[in-house]
Amino acid sequence: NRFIFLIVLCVWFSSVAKGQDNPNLNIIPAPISVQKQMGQFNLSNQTVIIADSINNKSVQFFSAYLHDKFGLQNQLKAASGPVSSNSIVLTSEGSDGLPAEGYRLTITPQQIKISGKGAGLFYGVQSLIQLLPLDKADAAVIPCATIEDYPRFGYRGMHLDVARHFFSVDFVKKYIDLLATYKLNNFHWHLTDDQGWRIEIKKYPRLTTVGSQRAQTLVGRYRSYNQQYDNTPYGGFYTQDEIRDVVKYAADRYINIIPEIEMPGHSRAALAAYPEFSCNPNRSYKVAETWSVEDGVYCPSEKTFAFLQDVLAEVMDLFPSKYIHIGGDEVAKSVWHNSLYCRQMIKRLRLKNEHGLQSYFIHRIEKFVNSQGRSIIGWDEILQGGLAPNATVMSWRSEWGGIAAAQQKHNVIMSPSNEGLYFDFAQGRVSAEPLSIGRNSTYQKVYNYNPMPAALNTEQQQYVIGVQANMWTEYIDSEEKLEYMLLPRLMALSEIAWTPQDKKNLNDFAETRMPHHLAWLDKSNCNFRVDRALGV
Ligand code: TNX
Repeated sequence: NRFIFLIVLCVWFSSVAKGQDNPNLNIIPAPISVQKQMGQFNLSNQTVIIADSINNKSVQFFSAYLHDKFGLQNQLKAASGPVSSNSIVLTSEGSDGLPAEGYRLTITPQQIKISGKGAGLFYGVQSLIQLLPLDKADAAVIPCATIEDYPRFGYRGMHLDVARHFFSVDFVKKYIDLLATYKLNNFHWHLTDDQGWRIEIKKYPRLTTVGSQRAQTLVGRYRSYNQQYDNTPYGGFYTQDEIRDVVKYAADRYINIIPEIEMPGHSRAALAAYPEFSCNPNRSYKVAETWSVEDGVYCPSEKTFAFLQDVLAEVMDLFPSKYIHIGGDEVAKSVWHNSLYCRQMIKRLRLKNEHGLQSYFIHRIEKFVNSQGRSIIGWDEILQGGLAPNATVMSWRSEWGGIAAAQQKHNVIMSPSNEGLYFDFAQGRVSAEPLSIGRNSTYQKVYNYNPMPAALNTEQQQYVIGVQANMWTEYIDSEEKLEYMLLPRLMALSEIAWTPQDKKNLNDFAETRMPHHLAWLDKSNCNFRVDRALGV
């Protein structure tokens, strides 16, 4: 891996040495406009950081970054009076007229100025950080330029499944840092599934004492004829204090965390703890130990709705997110079909079938979530039997769910598995890559995806609020492997979420900027996949 990486580095250096153009100055995602100028700014310990408010989150982030990565200790000064030279100014002044989350970054030999409000200022800081040299140096040389920038989509998301495999708070923070570097603003935290319940709920302690633990885990591929288990108990969950800590950590980086509590399917772990919320209360459920779609489905009873409302109330207390993700995918309808209670309910409510019952279920939950001032997101199966009135649809099986939802005037987040946005798929030939769920998603495929479907007219397009990639962890059992699966595809995701379609350029991305970022990741103790085609 290291060897190939060195070759990549050499190819990259030689292209830079040949004076090849670097129109986007190594910034990922590529900004709206970059104008390079002659000269450079020298950043040193003497450089003063001047800010509207030194307690601003972006200012704090920037000065901590300079300290941690370069050992610099720059003086922070509140803006007042004339601005001295050798300064970096972070201000909302000069940002008028920019779209939301936009910034202007001006680098002259005397001064660097970032103009932006809130997230905009933060993204200006991220771009500036990407212009810093990779090596720790007393004086960091930054090329002069003028940059104006703002995102294509308001929703730029990345997901992580911590149910199939659990990841520590520290690692989740590292993951969030990567999202922030690439200007993503939503972290979709998949906290519950058949294989584990990972969030402490005070009112229902068994969700974690029982639901967060499985007795053993399938080794290797799910559909192999000779399945083996590791005979080792596996578990983990986040306490509410830990959750609050992570929520704040993300908010400091302008990242909203969307918690996902799966229902009515993918609920085996919860039913192992509380079988009374299933349609077969006498059956004993186990937290799932393999990766199939399981038959853990809640029963649509009043008891269950009361339980789920209690759970969601605690969840909403922890997460300020406007959106709460309620799952809705892959409900094993046969469970309801085989239940007398459900069949009678379908009749009583004059529903057509189990799809109608699922729709009824989601409507009920939406009503509750809306009553608390929040909105639901669901996977595209929530279209079945009719969408709940205010639901946002996450289109995962293909673009079609999203297209249908936008046509019905519902907000949509594009996350189609068949377009490369499933980062649990292999990044090359399946047999040549580490064990994965199979199928294929190269970073080129991710990069070439345009999240705005041509099938929608201009009026319908406004409902496509953004794009997200998903990281399911059935076959991702270590931090190292997770980073390998994430990178460099995360960079491609960030560019399709941020950069306008007509500014995208795969060559500039893959051959000029990406190698620089891989070198940066290498120095940041982060694993990634190297594209052999680039180096050899
Ligand atoms: C389908 S995507 C699922 C997940 C799996 C994933 C594997 C979705 C809403 N459901 O439960 O982990 O496929 O690619």
